[in-house]
Amino acid sequence: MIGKDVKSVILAAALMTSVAFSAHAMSAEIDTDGDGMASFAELQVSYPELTEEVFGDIDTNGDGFVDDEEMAIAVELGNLADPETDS
Ligand SMILES: [Ca+2]
Ligand SMILES: [Ca+2]
Repeated sequence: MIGKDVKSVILAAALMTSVAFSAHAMSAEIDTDGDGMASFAELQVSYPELTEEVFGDIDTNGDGFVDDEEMAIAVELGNLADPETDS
C-alpha cells in the first residue's frame, strides 16, 4: 500500500517543487495527501515523538493543520527538526 503510493508522492513532490518555488517549508514527505498542510497524523509519521500538545503549539491558528508558515515557525523555534536538514 505504501510502496504503491511512493511514486505518486514523488511525482507530486516534483510538481510542487516546480510550482511552489517560494520558501516552502512543507515537505512532500510530510504532506502525504498533498493538500499543502500537515495534519497531526501526517506529522507523526516524520516525527514519531510529536505529541498533541506540541502539535497544538505548532498549530498557532488552531485549525488542526500545520501550514507552511506554522511549519517554518516551528522549525525556527526548534519545536520541529528541519525536514530538509537530514544529514
Ligand atoms: Ca496533508
Ligand atoms: Ca494551522
